[in-house]
Amino acid sequence: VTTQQLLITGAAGRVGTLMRPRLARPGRLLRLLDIAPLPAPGAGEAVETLQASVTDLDAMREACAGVDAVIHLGGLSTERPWEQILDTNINGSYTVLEAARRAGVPRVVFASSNHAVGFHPADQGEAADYLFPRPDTFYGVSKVAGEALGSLYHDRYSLDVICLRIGSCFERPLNARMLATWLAPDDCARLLEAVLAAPEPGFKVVWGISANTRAWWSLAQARALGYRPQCDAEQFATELGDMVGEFDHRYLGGPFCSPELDAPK
Ligand code: 15L
Repeated sequence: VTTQQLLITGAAGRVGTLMRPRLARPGRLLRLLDIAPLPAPGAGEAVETLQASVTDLDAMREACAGVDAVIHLGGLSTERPWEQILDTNINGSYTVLEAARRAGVPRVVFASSNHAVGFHPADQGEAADYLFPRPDTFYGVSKVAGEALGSLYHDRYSLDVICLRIGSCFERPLNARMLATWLAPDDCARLLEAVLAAPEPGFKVVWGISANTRAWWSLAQARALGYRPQCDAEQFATELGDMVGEFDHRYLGGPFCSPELDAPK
Protein backbone atom coordinates (compact mmCIF):
# COMPACT_ATOMS: atom_id res chain seq x y z
CA VAL A 1 0.00 0.00 0.00
CA THR A 2 1.50 3.33 -0.99
CA THR A 3 0.76 6.20 1.30
CA GLN A 4 1.19 9.71 0.04
CA GLN A 5 2.96 11.87 2.61
CA LEU A 6 2.49 15.63 2.66
CA LEU A 7 4.44 17.97 4.90
CA ILE A 8 2.53 21.14 5.80
CA THR A 9 4.54 23.93 7.42
CA GLY A 10 2.67 26.56 9.41
CA ALA A 11 0.01 23.94 10.03
CA ALA A 12 -1.22 25.67 13.21
CA GLY A 13 -1.78 28.95 11.36
CA ARG A 14 -4.97 30.32 9.83
CA VAL A 15 -4.70 28.62 6.44
CA GLY A 16 -3.09 25.47 7.87
CA THR A 17 -5.90 25.02 10.36
CA LEU A 18 -8.48 25.45 7.59
CA MET A 19 -6.66 22.94 5.37
CA ARG A 20 -6.06 20.19 7.94
CA PRO A 21 -9.51 18.58 7.70
CA ARG A 22 -9.90 19.43 4.02
CA LEU A 23 -6.71 17.72 2.84
CA ALA A 24 -7.40 14.48 4.70
CA ARG A 25 -7.73 11.57 2.23
CA PRO A 26 -7.58 7.80 2.45
CA GLY A 27 -4.05 6.77 1.56
CA ARG A 28 -2.57 10.07 2.65
CA LEU A 29 -0.54 10.96 5.73
CA LEU A 30 -0.32 14.61 6.73
CA ARG A 31 2.82 15.60 8.57
CA LEU A 32 1.93 18.86 10.26
CA LEU A 33 4.70 21.18 11.37
CA ASP A 34 4.58 24.44 13.26
CA ILE A 35 6.64 26.40 15.75
CA ALA A 36 3.44 26.69 17.81
CA PRO A 37 1.88 23.62 19.42
CA LEU A 38 -0.57 21.74 17.20
CA PRO A 39 -3.81 20.12 18.32
CA ALA A 40 -3.18 16.39 18.83
CA PRO A 41 -4.39 13.97 16.15
CA GLY A 42 -8.04 13.09 16.48
CA ALA A 43 -9.25 9.48 16.55
CA GLY A 44 -8.57 7.95 13.14
CA GLU A 45 -6.91 11.12 11.85
CA ALA A 46 -3.88 10.22 9.70
CA VAL A 47 -1.58 12.98 10.90
CA GLU A 48 1.77 13.36 12.59
CA THR A 49 2.60 16.57 14.41
CA LEU A 50 6.02 18.17 14.69
CA GLN A 51 7.00 21.29 16.59
CA ALA A 52 9.92 23.05 14.90
CA SER A 53 10.95 26.28 13.22
CA VAL A 54 11.04 26.51 9.43
CA THR A 55 14.45 28.16 9.90
CA ASP A 56 15.95 25.01 11.49
CA LEU A 57 17.60 23.13 8.62
CA ASP A 58 18.24 19.92 10.57
CA ALA A 59 14.65 19.76 11.80
CA MET A 60 13.33 20.52 8.34
CA ARG A 61 15.50 17.81 6.76
CA GLU A 62 14.09 15.30 9.19
CA ALA A 63 10.57 16.56 8.56
CA CYS A 64 11.07 16.17 4.80
CA ALA A 65 12.22 12.54 4.96
CA GLY A 66 9.96 10.32 2.87
CA VAL A 67 7.69 13.20 1.89
CA ASP A 68 6.05 13.43 -1.55
CA ALA A 69 5.34 17.17 -1.43
CA VAL A 70 5.73 20.11 0.92
CA ILE A 71 3.01 22.71 1.33
CA HIS A 72 4.93 25.66 2.76
CA LEU A 73 2.53 27.91 4.63
CA GLY A 74 4.84 28.70 7.56
CA GLY A 75 5.79 32.30 8.16
CA LEU A 76 4.64 35.68 9.37
CA SER A 77 1.41 36.55 7.59
CA THR A 78 1.38 40.35 7.85
CA GLU A 79 3.81 43.25 7.98
CA ARG A 80 6.56 43.08 10.62
CA PRO A 81 9.96 44.66 11.22
CA TRP A 82 12.54 43.73 8.59
CA GLU A 83 14.64 41.48 10.85
CA GLN A 84 11.66 39.25 11.62
CA ILE A 85 10.56 39.04 7.99
CA LEU A 86 14.12 38.28 6.89
CA ASP A 87 14.54 35.45 9.37
CA THR A 88 11.15 33.75 9.46
CA ASN A 89 9.94 34.31 5.92
CA ILE A 90 12.98 34.68 3.70
CA ASN A 91 15.43 32.45 5.53
CA GLY A 92 12.53 30.13 6.35
CA SER A 93 11.59 29.68 2.69
CA TYR A 94 15.24 29.08 1.76
CA THR A 95 15.53 26.50 4.53
CA VAL A 96 12.37 24.64 3.50
CA LEU A 97 13.47 24.47 -0.15
CA GLU A 98 17.00 23.41 0.77
CA ALA A 99 15.70 20.74 3.14
CA ALA A 100 13.28 19.49 0.48
CA ARG A 101 16.10 19.29 -2.06
CA ARG A 102 18.43 17.43 0.28
CA ALA A 103 15.68 15.00 1.24
CA GLY A 104 14.73 14.38 -2.40
CA VAL A 105 11.22 15.85 -2.13
CA PRO A 106 10.12 16.46 -5.72
CA ARG A 107 7.53 19.18 -5.21
CA VAL A 108 7.03 22.27 -3.07
CA VAL A 109 3.90 24.42 -3.02
CA PHE A 110 4.66 27.90 -1.70
CA ALA A 111 2.01 30.13 -0.15
CA SER A 112 2.89 33.40 -1.85
CA SER A 113 0.52 36.33 -1.63
CA ASN A 114 -1.17 39.09 -3.57
CA HIS A 115 1.12 41.38 -1.56
CA ALA A 116 4.05 40.28 -3.75
CA VAL A 117 2.43 42.48 -6.39
CA GLY A 118 0.32 44.69 -4.11
CA PHE A 119 1.52 48.08 -5.34
CA HIS A 120 0.22 47.49 -8.85
CA PRO A 121 -2.64 49.92 -9.48
CA ALA A 122 -6.04 48.28 -9.22
CA ASP A 123 -7.58 50.09 -12.18
CA GLN A 124 -5.70 48.31 -14.99
CA GLY A 125 -8.27 45.62 -15.71
CA GLU A 126 -7.72 41.96 -14.92
CA ALA A 127 -4.34 41.39 -13.30
CA ALA A 128 -2.41 38.86 -15.39
CA ASP A 129 -0.69 35.73 -14.22
CA TYR A 130 3.04 36.30 -13.64
CA LEU A 131 2.53 39.97 -12.90
CA PHE A 132 5.96 41.51 -12.28
CA PRO A 133 6.80 41.86 -8.56
CA ARG A 134 5.69 45.09 -6.94
CA PRO A 135 5.60 44.29 -3.23
CA ASP A 136 3.60 46.49 -0.90
CA THR A 137 5.41 45.62 2.36
CA PHE A 138 8.51 43.85 3.69
CA TYR A 139 6.07 40.95 3.99
CA GLY A 140 5.39 41.26 0.25
CA VAL A 141 9.14 41.38 -0.43
CA SER A 142 9.46 38.06 1.43
CA LYS A 143 6.87 36.54 -0.89
CA VAL A 144 8.77 37.81 -3.94
CA ALA A 145 11.93 36.30 -2.44
CA GLY A 146 10.13 32.99 -1.89
CA GLU A 147 9.00 32.96 -5.52
CA ALA A 148 12.56 33.75 -6.65
CA LEU A 149 13.97 30.95 -4.49
CA GLY A 150 11.37 28.59 -5.93
CA SER A 151 12.42 29.59 -9.44
CA LEU A 152 16.07 28.94 -8.57
CA TYR A 153 15.33 25.55 -6.99
CA HIS A 154 13.40 24.59 -10.08
CA ASP A 155 16.05 25.65 -12.59
CA ARG A 156 19.06 24.52 -10.58
CA TYR A 157 17.70 21.33 -9.00
CA SER A 158 14.58 20.46 -11.05
CA LEU A 159 12.17 20.68 -8.13
CA ASP A 160 8.58 21.36 -9.12
CA VAL A 161 7.64 24.60 -7.37
CA ILE A 162 4.18 26.13 -7.54
CA CYS A 163 3.68 29.55 -5.98
CA LEU A 164 0.14 30.53 -5.03
CA ARG A 165 -0.49 34.27 -4.93
CA ILE A 166 -3.27 33.86 -2.41
CA GLY A 167 -5.92 36.55 -2.10
CA SER A 168 -7.78 36.32 1.22
CA CYS A 169 -8.22 32.82 2.61
CA PHE A 170 -10.72 33.09 5.44
CA GLU A 171 -13.77 31.06 6.42
CA ARG A 172 -15.83 33.85 4.87
CA PRO A 173 -15.02 37.24 3.29
CA LEU A 174 -14.72 40.01 5.88
CA ASN A 175 -15.04 43.23 3.84
CA ALA A 176 -15.84 44.58 0.37
CA ARG A 177 -12.30 44.00 -0.96
CA MET A 178 -12.63 40.32 -0.16
CA LEU A 179 -15.62 40.10 -2.49
CA ALA A 180 -12.87 40.17 -5.14
CA THR A 181 -9.97 38.54 -3.28
CA TRP A 182 -11.65 35.74 -1.31
CA LEU A 183 -10.24 32.25 -1.56
CA ALA A 184 -12.84 30.07 0.09
CA PRO A 185 -11.21 27.34 2.21
CA ASP A 186 -12.87 24.64 0.08
CA ASP A 187 -11.43 26.26 -3.06
CA CYS A 188 -8.04 26.58 -1.38
CA ALA A 189 -8.11 22.82 -0.85
CA ARG A 190 -9.18 22.34 -4.50
CA LEU A 191 -6.30 24.54 -5.66
CA LEU A 192 -3.82 22.60 -3.53
CA GLU A 193 -5.14 19.26 -4.82
CA ALA A 194 -4.83 20.52 -8.40
CA VAL A 195 -1.24 21.69 -8.05
CA LEU A 196 -0.27 18.55 -6.12
CA ALA A 197 -1.69 16.35 -8.89
CA ALA A 198 -0.55 18.33 -11.95
CA PRO A 199 1.94 16.28 -14.00
CA GLU A 200 5.37 17.92 -14.27
CA PRO A 201 4.29 21.49 -13.51
CA GLY A 202 7.84 22.86 -13.33
CA PHE A 203 7.84 26.38 -11.88
CA LYS A 204 4.49 28.13 -11.84
CA VAL A 205 2.97 31.23 -10.27
CA VAL A 206 -0.81 31.25 -9.97
CA TRP A 207 -3.41 33.48 -8.39
CA GLY A 208 -5.34 31.89 -5.56
CA ILE A 209 -8.92 33.13 -5.46
CA SER A 210 -12.40 31.68 -5.74
CA ALA A 211 -14.67 32.10 -8.78
CA ASN A 212 -15.70 35.52 -7.48
CA THR A 213 -18.11 37.57 -9.57
CA ARG A 214 -16.02 40.65 -8.71
CA ALA A 215 -12.60 39.02 -9.22
CA TRP A 216 -10.00 41.19 -10.91
CA TRP A 217 -7.20 38.61 -11.08
CA SER A 218 -6.64 35.99 -13.81
CA LEU A 219 -7.35 32.35 -13.09
CA ALA A 220 -6.05 31.16 -16.46
CA GLN A 221 -2.82 29.58 -15.17
CA ALA A 222 -4.54 28.02 -12.15
CA ARG A 223 -7.26 26.56 -14.39
CA ALA A 224 -4.61 25.24 -16.79
CA LEU A 225 -3.19 23.28 -13.85
CA GLY A 226 -6.62 21.76 -13.20
CA TYR A 227 -8.11 24.13 -10.60
CA ARG A 228 -11.90 24.29 -10.76
CA PRO A 229 -13.13 26.84 -8.19
CA GLN A 230 -16.69 26.43 -6.98
CA CYS A 231 -17.22 29.27 -4.53
CA ASP A 232 -18.13 32.91 -5.12
CA ALA A 233 -17.98 35.69 -2.51
CA GLU A 234 -20.92 37.41 -4.17
CA GLN A 235 -23.40 35.84 -1.76
CA PHE A 236 -21.89 38.14 0.93
CA ALA A 237 -22.17 41.31 -1.17
CA THR A 238 -25.25 42.79 0.49
CA GLU A 239 -23.76 42.45 3.92
CA LEU A 240 -20.20 43.61 3.04
CA GLY A 241 -20.72 45.99 0.13
CA ASP A 242 -20.31 49.13 2.26
CA MET A 243 -17.15 48.04 4.01
CA VAL A 244 -14.78 49.67 1.51
CA GLY A 245 -11.29 50.63 2.69
CA GLU A 246 -9.45 53.74 1.56
CA PHE A 247 -6.88 51.81 -0.52
CA ASP A 248 -9.14 49.04 -1.83
CA HIS A 249 -9.64 50.51 -5.28
CA ARG A 250 -6.20 52.07 -5.63
CA TYR A 251 -3.89 49.09 -5.39
CA LEU A 252 -4.12 45.31 -5.66
CA GLY A 253 -2.75 45.03 -2.13
CA GLY A 254 -5.52 47.19 -0.66
CA PRO A 255 -4.87 48.10 2.99
CA PHE A 256 -1.29 46.81 2.89
CA CYS A 257 -0.54 49.89 0.73
CA SER A 258 -1.43 52.28 3.52
CA PRO A 259 1.53 54.48 4.59
CA GLU A 260 0.61 53.59 8.17
CA LEU A 261 2.13 50.16 7.58
CA ASP A 262 5.50 51.81 6.96
CA ALA A 263 8.23 50.02 8.92
CA PRO A 264 6.47 49.00 12.13
CA LYS A 265 8.93 49.01 15.01
C1 15L B 1 -2.20 38.15 3.12
O1 15L B 1 -1.18 37.84 2.50
C2 15L B 1 -2.29 38.00 4.58
O2 15L B 1 -1.58 36.89 5.05
C3 15L B 1 -3.71 37.90 5.07
O3 15L B 1 -3.70 38.15 6.45
C4 15L B 1 -4.70 38.81 4.36
O4 15L B 1 -4.53 40.10 4.80
C5 15L B 1 -4.53 38.72 2.86
O5 15L B 1 -3.20 38.78 2.44
C6 15L B 1 -5.36 39.77 2.09
O6 15L B 1 -4.80 40.46 1.21
O7 15L B 1 -6.55 39.86 2.34
